[in-house]
Amino acid sequence: MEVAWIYLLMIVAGVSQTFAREDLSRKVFVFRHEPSEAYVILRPLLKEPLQNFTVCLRSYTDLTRPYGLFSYATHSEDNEVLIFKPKPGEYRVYVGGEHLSFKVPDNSFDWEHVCFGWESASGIAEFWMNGKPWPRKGLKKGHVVGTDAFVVLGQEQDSYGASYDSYNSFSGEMTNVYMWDFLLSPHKMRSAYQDLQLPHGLLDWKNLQYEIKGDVVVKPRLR
Ligand SMILES: *[C@@H]1O[C@H](CO)[C@@H](O)[C@H](O)[C@H]1NC(C)=O
Ligand SMILES: [Ca+2]
Repeated sequence: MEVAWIYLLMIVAGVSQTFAREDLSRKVFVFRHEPSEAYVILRPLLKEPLQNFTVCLRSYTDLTRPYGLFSYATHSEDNEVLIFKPKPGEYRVYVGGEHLSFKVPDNSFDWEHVCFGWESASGIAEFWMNGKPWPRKGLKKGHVVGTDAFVVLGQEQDSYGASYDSYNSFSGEMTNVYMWDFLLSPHKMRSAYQDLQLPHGLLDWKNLQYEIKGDVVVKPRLR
């Protein structure tokens, strides 16, 4: 009897500390409000500061105002890693507080799959959209990305885990969110776009630890 009680307490304690961990294959997060206060917290499995990384995600919206998709803040830099869309036709990607812009077609109204990869040694930044690489650019050569990360989807942090501006919030659907501690090969960048088998990462849509804050709903993908 006593042993059973201890077990039960351990389970309850364990559950209350752990985020949901789920295979979200063929599912999406629907951010329902516009503008929105909602966001989804992710917990990357970080061990060492990142010399290299790739973040991929797919989103679908009819917003034309600025919005944050993926926001990775540390205590010292709120824009440590950020994927931001200031307007149709442009993505802005950040490392260590600096950013690059990539111009994209603004006449397509469809799901957009983007991957942002960066390598400290060269400072090279890769931006891929819908399985195609954009001309490479560079920033923050020699920087390392801190591990004290607070990662959210659907908002842009202006301080660690806080200071969200709902007029930079995302409304719409998001899926296939991944992060790796290396630069994906071109082959794997295309696999990410095609939603094929991918290497295990720091964040893995098929085994995602997440916590929803506010009005975000998990639903099956429509197509
Ligand atoms: C980061 O990438 C560079 C260049 O490809 C490589 O030499 C280095 O070992 C990588 N660092 C880590 C920690 O994987
Ligand atoms: Ca910010």
